[in-house]
Amino acid sequence: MSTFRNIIAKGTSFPPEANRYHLYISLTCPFSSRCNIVRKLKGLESVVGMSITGPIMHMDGGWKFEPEIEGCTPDQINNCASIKDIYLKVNPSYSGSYSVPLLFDTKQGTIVNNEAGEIMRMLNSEFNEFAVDPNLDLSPKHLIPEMDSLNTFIYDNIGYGVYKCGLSPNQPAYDKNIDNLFNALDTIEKRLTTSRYLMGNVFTEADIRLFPTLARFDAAYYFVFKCNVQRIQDYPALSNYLRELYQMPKLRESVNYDHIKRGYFGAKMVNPSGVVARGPKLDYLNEPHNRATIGQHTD
Ligand SMILES: N[C@@H](CCC(=O)N[C@@H](CS)C(=O)NCC(=O)O)C(=O)O
Repeated sequence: MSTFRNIIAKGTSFPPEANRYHLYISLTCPFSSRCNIVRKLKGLESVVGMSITGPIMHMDGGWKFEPEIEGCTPDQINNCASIKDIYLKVNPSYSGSYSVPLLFDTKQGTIVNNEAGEIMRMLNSEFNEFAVDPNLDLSPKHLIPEMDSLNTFIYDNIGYGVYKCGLSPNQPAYDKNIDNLFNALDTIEKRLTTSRYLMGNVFTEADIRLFPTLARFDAAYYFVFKCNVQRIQDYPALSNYLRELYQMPKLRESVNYDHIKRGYFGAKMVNPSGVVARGPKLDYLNEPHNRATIGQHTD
């Protein structure tokens, strides 16, 4: 459960301002990746700063800043050693989880929000006066009701569903979770057979939410979280869809397979040795896709 749920909006104590807010992410974490992608697509890199943790959520202390590792940064705002230290700096009696992503207000020295879906929407709509691409609307108002229910279905069964499989405490729980995950993937496979993107012929926030999970699936979840009924590569529509999204430059920039593999295989809770598997080959992500031929979704 995310505990900081403030909203950036004009006329509130968190008004949109350039160089005031800072995003903390991990390149392993799919929820972080969603915010990273919206920031890139809107062209907010010089408006909302960003710090990147090390790839592993350590058993002792969680996400740490490990700037010596390629792709990571120090904490550029609070100079903390870990994400946990930021939460405790803001509220010494904080007892929730020390999760990323995290949107920080440098003016008030507090956390604005730690819920990826809400951070995505704020980055999409509240910083347009500073954005390189202010006209890009990833969450068009008229699509929000349908998108919200699709997002919930995908989050419960796929985005968070893979974690439920990986962290299942016993066989019956795993059996239920793995059925839910692959039934949901079948549902989305069907949808994407006749629909270019999740919401029809328009690329939206719903695609940005699903993409990081699909991009991590064959490389990490399939092995580490026991999500091995089949690979994304084995689904004709999902694999083609993933290729199209992966070949969008800003989405591809958000994927760091070194961090992803180190992060999931390095999670001692599910892989005590921490040994990182060599494969799989993911060359297929660069092969041509056929998505331009897929018709408009007409639900
Ligand atoms: N509700 C959060 C969940 C984010 C989340 O689960 N982040 C994970 C990393 S992928 C995390 O940092 N977990 C820390 C913990 O469980 O202590 C969101 O959707 O933004």
